[in-house]
Amino acid sequence: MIIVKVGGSVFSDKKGEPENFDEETVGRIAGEIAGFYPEEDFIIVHGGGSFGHPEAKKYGIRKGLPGDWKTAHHRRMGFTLTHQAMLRANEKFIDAFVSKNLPAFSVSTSSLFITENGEVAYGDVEVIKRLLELRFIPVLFGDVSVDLAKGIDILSGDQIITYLAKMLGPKKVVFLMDVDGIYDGRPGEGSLIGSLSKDEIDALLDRLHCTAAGTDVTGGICNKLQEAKKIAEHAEVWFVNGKVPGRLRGAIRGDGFGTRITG
Ligand code: IP8
Repeated sequence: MIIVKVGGSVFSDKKGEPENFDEETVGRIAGEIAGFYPEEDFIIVHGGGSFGHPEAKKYGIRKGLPGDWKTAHHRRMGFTLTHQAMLRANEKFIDAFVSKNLPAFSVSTSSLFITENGEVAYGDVEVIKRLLELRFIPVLFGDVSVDLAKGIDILSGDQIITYLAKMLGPKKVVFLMDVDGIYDGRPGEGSLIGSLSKDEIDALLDRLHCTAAGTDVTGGICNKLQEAKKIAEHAEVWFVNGKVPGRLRGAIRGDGFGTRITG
Protein backbone atom coordinates (compact mmCIF):
# COMPACT_ATOMS: atom_id res chain seq x y z
CA MET A 1 0.00 0.00 0.00
CA ILE A 2 1.20 3.49 -0.85
CA ILE A 3 0.15 6.70 0.91
CA VAL A 4 0.15 9.85 -1.21
CA LYS A 5 0.00 13.31 0.38
CA VAL A 6 -1.15 16.03 -1.97
CA GLY A 7 0.14 19.24 -0.45
CA GLY A 8 -2.09 22.32 -0.46
CA SER A 9 0.32 24.16 -2.76
CA VAL A 10 -0.07 21.44 -5.39
CA PHE A 11 -3.83 21.71 -5.80
CA SER A 12 -4.37 25.36 -4.93
CA ASP A 13 -2.75 28.74 -4.69
CA LYS A 14 -2.85 29.82 -1.03
CA LYS A 15 -2.34 33.45 -2.03
CA GLY A 16 -5.02 33.33 -4.72
CA GLU A 17 -8.81 33.57 -4.52
CA PRO A 18 -10.44 31.68 -1.63
CA GLU A 19 -11.15 28.05 -2.51
CA ASN A 20 -9.32 27.99 -5.84
CA PHE A 21 -8.71 24.45 -7.06
CA ASP A 22 -6.37 23.22 -9.81
CA GLU A 23 -8.60 20.61 -11.44
CA GLU A 24 -6.12 19.89 -14.21
CA THR A 25 -3.31 18.97 -11.79
CA VAL A 26 -5.52 16.85 -9.53
CA GLY A 27 -7.04 15.12 -12.57
CA ARG A 28 -3.56 14.28 -13.82
CA ILE A 29 -2.48 13.00 -10.36
CA ALA A 30 -5.58 10.76 -10.31
CA GLY A 31 -4.66 9.59 -13.81
CA GLU A 32 -1.13 8.62 -12.71
CA ILE A 33 -2.57 6.66 -9.78
CA ALA A 34 -5.07 4.96 -12.11
CA GLY A 35 -2.08 3.48 -13.97
CA PHE A 36 -1.22 1.41 -10.86
CA TYR A 37 -4.67 0.57 -9.50
CA PRO A 38 -5.89 -2.14 -8.68
CA GLU A 39 -2.48 -3.89 -8.55
CA GLU A 40 -1.47 -1.35 -5.88
CA ASP A 41 -3.56 -0.01 -2.97
CA PHE A 42 -3.55 3.69 -2.16
CA ILE A 43 -4.54 6.08 0.61
CA ILE A 44 -4.72 9.75 -0.36
CA VAL A 45 -4.34 12.57 2.17
CA HIS A 46 -4.71 16.14 0.99
CA GLY A 47 -3.84 19.40 2.71
CA GLY A 48 -5.87 22.54 3.29
CA GLY A 49 -4.55 24.95 0.66
CA SER A 50 -6.85 27.90 -0.03
CA PHE A 51 -9.77 25.99 1.56
CA GLY A 52 -8.97 25.24 5.23
CA HIS A 53 -6.08 27.58 5.96
CA PRO A 54 -7.77 30.99 5.51
CA GLU A 55 -10.73 29.95 7.70
CA ALA A 56 -8.49 28.35 10.35
CA LYS A 57 -6.49 31.57 10.54
CA LYS A 58 -9.48 33.91 10.49
CA TYR A 59 -11.11 32.17 13.46
CA GLY A 60 -7.87 31.42 15.39
CA ILE A 61 -8.70 27.71 15.63
CA ARG A 62 -5.19 26.80 16.85
CA LYS A 63 -5.75 28.92 19.96
CA GLY A 64 -8.37 26.41 21.14
CA LEU A 65 -11.59 27.09 23.04
CA PRO A 66 -11.35 29.76 25.75
CA GLY A 67 -13.56 29.99 28.84
CA ASP A 68 -15.54 33.07 27.86
CA TRP A 69 -18.71 32.25 25.96
CA LYS A 70 -18.53 34.92 23.27
CA THR A 71 -15.02 34.11 21.99
CA ALA A 72 -15.63 30.38 22.36
CA HIS A 73 -18.85 30.64 20.34
CA HIS A 74 -17.07 32.56 17.57
CA ARG A 75 -14.40 29.85 17.47
CA ARG A 76 -16.94 27.04 17.48
CA MET A 77 -18.53 28.64 14.41
CA GLY A 78 -15.07 28.86 12.83
CA PHE A 79 -14.42 25.19 13.63
CA THR A 80 -17.56 24.20 11.74
CA LEU A 81 -16.86 26.54 8.82
CA THR A 82 -13.24 25.38 8.48
CA HIS A 83 -14.39 21.76 8.35
CA GLN A 84 -17.04 22.62 5.73
CA ALA A 85 -14.36 24.34 3.60
CA MET A 86 -12.27 21.14 3.82
CA LEU A 87 -15.27 19.04 2.82
CA ARG A 88 -15.64 21.19 -0.31
CA ALA A 89 -11.96 20.58 -1.21
CA ASN A 90 -12.42 16.87 -0.50
CA GLU A 91 -15.46 16.67 -2.75
CA LYS A 92 -13.42 18.09 -5.61
CA PHE A 93 -10.76 15.42 -5.01
CA ILE A 94 -13.34 12.65 -5.02
CA ASP A 95 -14.87 14.01 -8.25
CA ALA A 96 -11.44 14.05 -9.93
CA PHE A 97 -10.70 10.44 -8.91
CA VAL A 98 -14.16 9.18 -9.82
CA SER A 99 -13.81 10.73 -13.27
CA LYS A 100 -10.75 8.46 -13.73
CA ASN A 101 -12.89 5.46 -12.71
CA LEU A 102 -11.21 5.15 -9.28
CA PRO A 103 -13.34 4.23 -6.22
CA ALA A 104 -12.07 7.07 -4.05
CA PHE A 105 -13.99 7.29 -0.79
CA SER A 106 -14.14 10.34 1.46
CA VAL A 107 -13.03 9.73 5.07
CA SER A 108 -13.70 12.63 7.39
CA THR A 109 -10.56 12.98 9.47
CA SER A 110 -12.11 14.90 12.36
CA SER A 111 -14.56 12.03 12.99
CA LEU A 112 -11.73 9.49 13.44
CA PHE A 113 -8.89 11.39 15.11
CA ILE A 114 -8.49 13.21 18.44
CA THR A 115 -5.41 15.37 19.00
CA GLU A 116 -3.45 16.67 21.97
CA ASN A 117 -1.85 20.01 21.10
CA GLY A 118 -2.18 19.20 17.42
CA GLU A 119 -0.52 15.75 17.61
CA VAL A 120 -2.61 12.62 17.13
CA ALA A 121 -3.60 11.27 20.56
CA TYR A 122 -6.16 8.78 19.23
CA GLY A 123 -7.01 7.57 15.74
CA ASP A 124 -9.45 4.90 14.65
CA VAL A 125 -8.01 3.18 11.57
CA GLU A 126 -10.50 0.30 11.47
CA VAL A 127 -12.72 1.78 8.74
CA ILE A 128 -9.67 2.74 6.68
CA LYS A 129 -8.29 -0.83 6.94
CA ARG A 130 -11.62 -2.31 5.86
CA LEU A 131 -11.97 0.14 2.97
CA LEU A 132 -8.53 -0.95 1.73
CA GLU A 133 -9.44 -4.63 2.01
CA LEU A 134 -12.53 -3.87 -0.07
CA ARG A 135 -10.29 -2.17 -2.67
CA PHE A 136 -11.49 1.38 -2.08
CA ILE A 137 -9.11 4.36 -2.13
CA PRO A 138 -9.69 6.23 1.17
CA VAL A 139 -9.23 9.99 0.81
CA LEU A 140 -8.47 11.80 4.09
CA PHE A 141 -7.56 15.44 4.61
CA GLY A 142 -5.97 17.91 7.00
CA ASP A 143 -8.88 18.99 9.15
CA VAL A 144 -10.03 20.58 12.39
CA SER A 145 -9.79 18.28 15.42
CA VAL A 146 -11.24 17.81 18.86
CA ASP A 147 -8.21 18.35 21.09
CA LEU A 148 -7.62 16.95 24.59
CA ALA A 149 -5.53 19.92 25.73
CA LYS A 150 -7.12 22.90 23.96
CA GLY A 151 -10.66 21.80 23.16
CA ILE A 152 -10.16 22.28 19.43
CA ASP A 153 -7.15 22.44 17.11
CA ILE A 154 -5.98 21.72 13.56
CA LEU A 155 -4.67 18.32 12.50
CA SER A 156 -2.34 18.64 9.52
CA GLY A 157 -2.22 16.10 6.72
CA ASP A 158 1.45 15.43 7.51
CA GLN A 159 0.61 14.37 11.08
CA ILE A 160 -2.14 12.08 9.79
CA ILE A 161 0.35 10.41 7.48
CA THR A 162 2.87 9.77 10.26
CA TYR A 163 0.13 8.08 12.28
CA LEU A 164 -1.17 6.03 9.35
CA ALA A 165 2.36 4.92 8.47
CA LYS A 166 2.87 3.72 12.04
CA MET A 167 -0.47 1.90 12.19
CA LEU A 168 -0.74 0.51 8.66
CA GLY A 169 2.88 -0.04 7.56
CA PRO A 170 2.71 1.15 3.92
CA LYS A 171 5.60 0.24 1.65
CA LYS A 172 5.97 3.84 0.52
CA VAL A 173 4.83 7.38 1.36
CA VAL A 174 4.94 9.99 -1.40
CA PHE A 175 4.70 13.71 -0.58
CA LEU A 176 3.64 15.81 -3.56
CA MET A 177 4.89 19.39 -3.36
CA ASP A 178 5.26 22.38 -5.70
CA VAL A 179 9.07 22.08 -5.72
CA ASP A 180 11.26 19.22 -6.98
CA GLY A 181 12.09 17.71 -3.58
CA ILE A 182 14.22 18.56 -0.54
CA TYR A 183 16.96 21.11 -1.06
CA ASP A 184 20.11 21.58 0.94
CA GLY A 185 19.17 25.25 1.47
CA ARG A 186 16.25 27.25 0.14
CA PRO A 187 14.36 25.76 -2.82
CA GLY A 188 15.95 27.08 -5.99
CA GLU A 189 19.12 28.18 -4.16
CA GLY A 190 20.55 25.08 -2.54
CA SER A 191 21.09 21.83 -4.40
CA LEU A 192 18.39 19.18 -4.70
CA ILE A 193 19.06 16.12 -2.53
CA GLY A 194 18.47 12.97 -4.58
CA SER A 195 18.59 10.54 -1.71
CA LEU A 196 19.01 10.72 2.03
CA SER A 197 18.99 8.23 4.89
CA LYS A 198 16.86 8.99 7.94
CA ASP A 199 20.01 9.23 10.06
CA GLU A 200 21.17 12.19 7.96
CA ILE A 201 18.00 14.21 8.61
CA ASP A 202 19.11 15.77 11.91
CA ALA A 203 22.23 17.26 10.33
CA LEU A 204 20.13 18.63 7.47
CA LEU A 205 17.63 20.16 9.95
CA ASP A 206 20.60 21.93 11.58
CA ARG A 207 21.87 23.21 8.24
CA LEU A 208 18.39 24.52 7.39
CA HIS A 209 18.22 26.27 10.80
CA CYS A 210 15.06 24.38 11.76
CA THR A 211 14.18 24.82 15.42
CA ALA A 212 12.70 22.09 17.63
CA ALA A 213 9.28 23.72 17.18
CA GLY A 214 9.63 23.23 13.45
CA THR A 215 9.82 26.93 12.61
CA ASP A 216 9.87 27.43 8.89
CA VAL A 217 12.53 29.26 7.00
CA THR A 218 12.16 27.08 3.95
CA GLY A 219 8.43 26.94 3.26
CA GLY A 220 7.18 24.13 5.47
CA ILE A 221 10.12 21.85 4.87
CA CYS A 222 11.30 21.67 8.51
CA ASN A 223 8.06 20.11 9.65
CA LYS A 224 7.98 17.77 6.69
CA LEU A 225 11.51 16.56 7.36
CA GLN A 226 10.73 15.96 11.02
CA GLU A 227 7.69 13.89 10.05
CA ALA A 228 9.68 12.11 7.30
CA LYS A 229 12.23 11.01 9.88
CA LYS A 230 9.47 9.29 11.87
CA ILE A 231 7.81 7.81 8.77
CA ALA A 232 11.14 6.44 7.46
CA GLU A 233 11.11 4.04 10.43
CA HIS A 234 8.20 2.28 8.69
CA ALA A 235 8.38 3.09 4.98
CA GLU A 236 10.40 4.56 2.15
CA VAL A 237 9.56 8.26 1.78
CA TRP A 238 9.58 10.27 -1.47
CA PHE A 239 9.27 14.04 -1.96
CA VAL A 240 8.42 14.90 -5.56
CA ASN A 241 6.96 17.75 -7.57
CA GLY A 242 3.23 17.13 -7.94
CA LYS A 243 2.92 19.90 -10.53
CA VAL A 244 5.16 18.08 -13.02
CA PRO A 245 3.58 15.24 -15.04
CA GLY A 246 5.16 11.83 -14.44
CA ARG A 247 6.93 12.61 -11.16
CA LEU A 248 4.36 10.77 -9.02
CA ARG A 249 4.46 7.84 -11.44
CA GLY A 250 8.26 7.72 -11.09
CA ALA A 251 8.09 7.75 -7.29
CA ILE A 252 5.53 4.93 -7.29
CA ARG A 253 7.70 2.90 -9.70
CA GLY A 254 10.75 3.70 -7.57
CA ASP A 255 12.99 5.31 -10.20
CA GLY A 256 11.57 8.83 -10.05
CA PHE A 257 13.03 12.33 -9.89
CA GLY A 258 12.91 13.95 -6.46
CA THR A 259 14.21 13.12 -2.97
CA ARG A 260 14.08 9.57 -1.64
CA ILE A 261 14.49 8.95 2.10
CA THR A 262 15.37 5.49 3.28
CA GLY A 263 15.42 3.94 6.74
O1 IP8 B 1 -2.45 21.70 4.82
C1 IP8 B 1 -4.36 21.74 7.35
O2 IP8 B 1 -3.79 20.65 6.67
P1 IP8 B 1 -2.33 20.78 6.00
C2 IP8 B 1 -5.89 21.68 7.30
O3 IP8 B 1 -1.97 19.38 5.62
C3 IP8 B 1 -6.58 22.91 7.75
O4 IP8 B 1 -1.41 21.34 7.06
C4 IP8 B 1 -7.97 22.74 8.18
C5 IP8 B 1 -6.05 24.10 7.79
